[in-house]
Amino acid sequence: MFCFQCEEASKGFGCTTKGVCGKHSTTAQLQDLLVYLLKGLAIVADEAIQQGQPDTSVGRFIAEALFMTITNANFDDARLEAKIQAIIARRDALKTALNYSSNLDAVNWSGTPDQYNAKAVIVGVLSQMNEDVRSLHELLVYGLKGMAAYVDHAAILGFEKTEINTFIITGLAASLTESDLQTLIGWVLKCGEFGVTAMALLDEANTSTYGNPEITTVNLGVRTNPGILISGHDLKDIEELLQQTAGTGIDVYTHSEMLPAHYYPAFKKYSHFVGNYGNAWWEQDKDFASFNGPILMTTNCITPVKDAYRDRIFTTGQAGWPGALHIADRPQGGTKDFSPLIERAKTCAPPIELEQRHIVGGFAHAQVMALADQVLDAVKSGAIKRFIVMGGCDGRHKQRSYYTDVAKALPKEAVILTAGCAKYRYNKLDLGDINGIPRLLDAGQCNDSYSLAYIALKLKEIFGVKDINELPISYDIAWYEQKAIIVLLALLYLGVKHIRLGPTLPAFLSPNVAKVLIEQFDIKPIGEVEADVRAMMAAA
Ligand code: FS2
Ligand code: SF4
Repeated sequence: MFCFQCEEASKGFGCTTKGVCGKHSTTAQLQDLLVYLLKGLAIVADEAIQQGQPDTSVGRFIAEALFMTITNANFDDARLEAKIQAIIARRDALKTALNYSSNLDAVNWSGTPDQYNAKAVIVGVLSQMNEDVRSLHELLVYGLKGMAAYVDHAAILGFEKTEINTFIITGLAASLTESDLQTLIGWVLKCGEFGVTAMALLDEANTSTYGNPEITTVNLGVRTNPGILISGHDLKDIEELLQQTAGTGIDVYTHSEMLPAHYYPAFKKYSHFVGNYGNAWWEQDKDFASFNGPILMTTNCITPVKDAYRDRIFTTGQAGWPGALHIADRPQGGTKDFSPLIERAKTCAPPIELEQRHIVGGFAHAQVMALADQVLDAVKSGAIKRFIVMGGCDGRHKQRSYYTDVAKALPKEAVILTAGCAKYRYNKLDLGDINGIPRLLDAGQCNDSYSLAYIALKLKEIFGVKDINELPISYDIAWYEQKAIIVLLALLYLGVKHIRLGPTLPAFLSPNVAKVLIEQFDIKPIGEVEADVRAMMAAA
């Protein structure tokens, strides 16, 4: 195997025997083959578009399959094999319908599951020998994976845009057939542009379905009923779980990236929706053990399942773990059936309390805009000197304490804007407020990063500046997986420069590709805390 798609790539180079994430080489290779064959399907789907006979459902099919290969989403070889078979069947049916032929192996290869691993070794990431072409291919594919996750979440709520699906198809095809470096850089930047569109679509889907997130105090303690813990990012799943658990005597708690579900008006009516339990994804083994009840993983991030909760963990959607009971997709017009979790919960002890306190969040764009006058006055008076965008992901590595230290070291005139699980590095610090405006404004999940871009664009209007980089905003982004890549590309498309990216720069950036990003956008690695804080406060 060779995988370097996330921030924890072994030795900053790549995982070669087993993933730091726990992914076995067979799983990594199945994912490689899946992506390779998906590129073949994208080429046929692109041909259908060229012939004026687009397959209207293939874009969503591709997005779902890409989502399965995001870091920590799906470790279940049987599901990956089934998806590979489905891709081959779909590709061949489309070829027949179009009467299309090609010499490309990805458009023609077919095999049985016992041949998948051998084939994957030949077509994996390292099959591209030119390191700059490989770097840009992978940067494009990882951006598309992140976009695919957003597209899938929006589609689940009934929101799709043909132009985004078409971009995923054509971009994926280009990642197989294009090798000109300048053209590939163009594809990568275009990916950022469509990333903004996809993030806006998901924002529209979430807010029109569940209302605009609003200032909310979230309980971190527990009650005495048995509970179900729901993690990941899928809001439709939590909606149906809350409906199905109402009146059963079972409480529902969020974990990690599901915390922001508490901010939506639609979920506040459920008195059994108790609070958030535990911390970021990488601490789930401790949190899940002490929770005592069943756990539902709706998306990434899953870590290797421990015996302490092996018989209590369930997956759904694109998430998968071998041996975990998988809750099937909802039938057309119907709902998922969460009764296996509810029945399991009835046999479980209540959660062990980890802490007794509250945190405040819900500062997505509508809530921040409702405070715009207050924010503007604070900026004019000098009470707020700078906004620091610290969104992104959390992770295991010790050097991520940098983000806690930055939050602590920022002067009291700085406000942190965050989204994603990166917040767990500082969301339990007492950072206080500025004239009633909390110094930590949590917009929501990594899926809600659109809010951070939206707020910046609105401030640009309000302050009347021509260039987004003239705003009193610095970016100190923590990345881990591929959704952070599409957010990064979206920010670059919006013209944001001088982003600090940490805790390490991506292993998949070749020296030449990294040089382009540094020269064009002044992307920089994080440095020493005090120096970075000084530089950011001085707009550097
Ligand atoms: Fe956090 Fe993990 Fe949200 Fe990322 S829960 S790092 O994949 O999706 O942010
Ligand atoms: Fe390694 Fe990350 Fe790939 Fe897992 S996803 S195998 S940790 S690079």
